[in-house]
Amino acid sequence: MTITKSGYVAIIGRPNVGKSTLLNKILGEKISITSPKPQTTRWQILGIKTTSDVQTIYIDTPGVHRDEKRAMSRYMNRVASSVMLDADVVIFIIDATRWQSEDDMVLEKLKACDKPVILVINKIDLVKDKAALLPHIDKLKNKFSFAHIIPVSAMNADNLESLESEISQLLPEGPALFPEDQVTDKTIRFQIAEIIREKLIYATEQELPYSTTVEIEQFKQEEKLTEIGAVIWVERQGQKAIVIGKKGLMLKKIGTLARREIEKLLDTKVFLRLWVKVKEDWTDNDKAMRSLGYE
Ligand SMILES: Nc1nc2c(ncn2[C@@H]2O[C@H](COP(=O)(O)OP(=O)(O)O)[C@@H](O)[C@H]2O)c(=O)[nH]1
Ligand SMILES: [Mg+2]
Repeated sequence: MTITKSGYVAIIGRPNVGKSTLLNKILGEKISITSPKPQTTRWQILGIKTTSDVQTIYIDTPGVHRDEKRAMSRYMNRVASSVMLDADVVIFIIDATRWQSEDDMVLEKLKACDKPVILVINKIDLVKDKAALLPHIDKLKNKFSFAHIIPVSAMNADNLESLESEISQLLPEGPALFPEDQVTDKTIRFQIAEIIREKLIYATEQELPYSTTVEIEQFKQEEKLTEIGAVIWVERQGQKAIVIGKKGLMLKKIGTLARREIEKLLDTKVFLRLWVKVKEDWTDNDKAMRSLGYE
């Protein structure tokens, strides 16, 4: 069959509501890293799903943040806003268990964009009394004229087919925009850096994840073995000591977890070398951010 419909779907919401989880579940593979901590997704990431007659291009975005003091937060809010303007359909995700003032911030942005918006109420697996959702849904209906309101559990892939089918109804007619076997716009190097960053986020506590970024310096892929060298950038000497850990144990743990997942991605053995280096206050400095790839 040939593709008759295609278009872009922006996935928007405050941090931690499950945007990246939803993308991965719809695509059936891990395109975008996830974690219980905010600021996990820093970039705009495409996940492309091609069925027999529809090509849907999902755009995962960083969460919309209230705090615009730091260059990193401003950068992430800009990404979220510009993605909305380029999309054919917007998915606005909220957490079924709580509405926060940042959700209102997102809603304000949506009012300015004039696109069909599907409200996705996520994490319904955590709602014990499902009947309690109904008055909540009624209230949300008064806030905005949504094209649809769909409760899901992204984690359990619950009700995602109905979401996908409503999305495809709203897409414009058109040919495939990407090769039919392509699933993301990101390079392998990018995906590897993100896997390392995900393990780092899980392994370290509190503020540290926001102060780190990963840069791939060496990448040599051969049939059976891939050699990778990566730098973990932190903002201060003290953070460097934390990432390395006592006797290097923390860095070793991050390396082992990352290596296993990269081996699955590449289907080769992987030799992974990690360094930790300091670049002072890089998240608060537009120039330092650009030098690390945050354009
Ligand atoms: N219980 C539950 N947890 C979820 C669901 N979807 C996502 N999560 C969790 O919520 C956290 C944030 O998810 P993530 O996709 O990174 O959120 P994002 O910041 O919006 O991209 C992670 O710990 C996910 O495992 C869901 O449907 N149910
Ligand atoms: Mg995310």
